[in-house]
Amino acid sequence: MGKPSVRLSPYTLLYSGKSPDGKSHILSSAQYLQKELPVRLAHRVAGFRSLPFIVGCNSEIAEIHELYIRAFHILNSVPPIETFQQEQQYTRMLSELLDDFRNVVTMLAQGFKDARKYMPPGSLKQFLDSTLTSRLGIRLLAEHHLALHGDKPNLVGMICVSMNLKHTVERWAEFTRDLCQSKFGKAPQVKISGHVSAAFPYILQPLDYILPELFKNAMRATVEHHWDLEGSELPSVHVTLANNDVDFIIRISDRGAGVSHRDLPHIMDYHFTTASLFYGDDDKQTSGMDDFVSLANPGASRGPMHGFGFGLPTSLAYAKYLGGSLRIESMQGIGSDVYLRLRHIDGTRESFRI
Ligand code: ADP
Ligand code: K
Ligand code: MG
Repeated sequence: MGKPSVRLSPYTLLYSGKSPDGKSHILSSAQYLQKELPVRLAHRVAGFRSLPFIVGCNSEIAEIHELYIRAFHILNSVPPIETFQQEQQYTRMLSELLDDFRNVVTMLAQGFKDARKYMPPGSLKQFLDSTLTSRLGIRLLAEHHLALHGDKPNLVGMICVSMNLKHTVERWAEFTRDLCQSKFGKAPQVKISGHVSAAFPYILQPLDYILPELFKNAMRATVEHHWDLEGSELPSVHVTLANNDVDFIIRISDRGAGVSHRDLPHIMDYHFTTASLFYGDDDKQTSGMDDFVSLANPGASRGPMHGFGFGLPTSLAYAKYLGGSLRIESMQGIGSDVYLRLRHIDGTRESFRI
């Protein structure tokens, strides 16, 4: 349980993502995972064990705990991988495990919705931050390994060799506009300016989570604050891109009235949301289960416009894990500016480790 985890820089992943014979790197990658994944899973199991007893009894939380124990035992009992046939079996197993863990974010959100009252707020945050970022790291490593088997032109494993920042932002802006349109019947335009031709190596997965969450917040605020306006009259969401040799910054500005002084200290808290009746004490939970069920998948980018109040804290935890930051400036009465700053993987300063 006490073994330290070996975190790799994306640069290392990129340069160990190919080999002259076209396959020995796949074997080394599997051998690294075989050592590393059980260590990371064991750390998580220890985390679940150290939860207060009553919290661990919650059915969702117990179920996730079981998933981690099971995954640990499966991966820890694989004999040393020496042949490509063993590697193939291992890879199949990995992709099944990834599937088993698909709903963990939703389950955590639901489980702790009830159980959070038994934990000091600081330790809840610490537990969720480390569980979510550890999960991100494990998924990135596992998906990288699976992707090494593929042969897509712009990818080495899961690392995009030349990610066009504007295209990535545009894709999620369009996705969220569609979602907003179907939820509210209207959606603001998104305008992108700044370093619109920036392209550099990066990993899409974290952006695929963070960007839709930030756009959902900006669009929801815009539509709710301008309820009386037609779709075409809604103030646009403005995105400004900045790229330099250390990091890149995405600023998302909306005219959705900002975050009130009262709410501002809480928006980065897990489960804090102004969107439903489900935050906080039990006595506020007066609405029926149907709403609860329809809120579905909070962590998933394909979910509804808002969820269990996980969007900002999860995005913040991911941004920090990736050597970056997430800040909100609220101009109360006008709108918000959200600054997402992320470290380059091939920049002039040391990047993050996965
Ligand atoms: P959720 O969207 O599920 O409510 P988040 O963590 O994404 O959870 O956001 C928490 C709360 O922060 C929102 O409910 C909303 O009150 C506030 N918020 C976030 N982004 C904005 C924004 N751009 N404008 C106004 N309020 C915002
Ligand atoms: K929140
Ligand atoms: Mg949100």
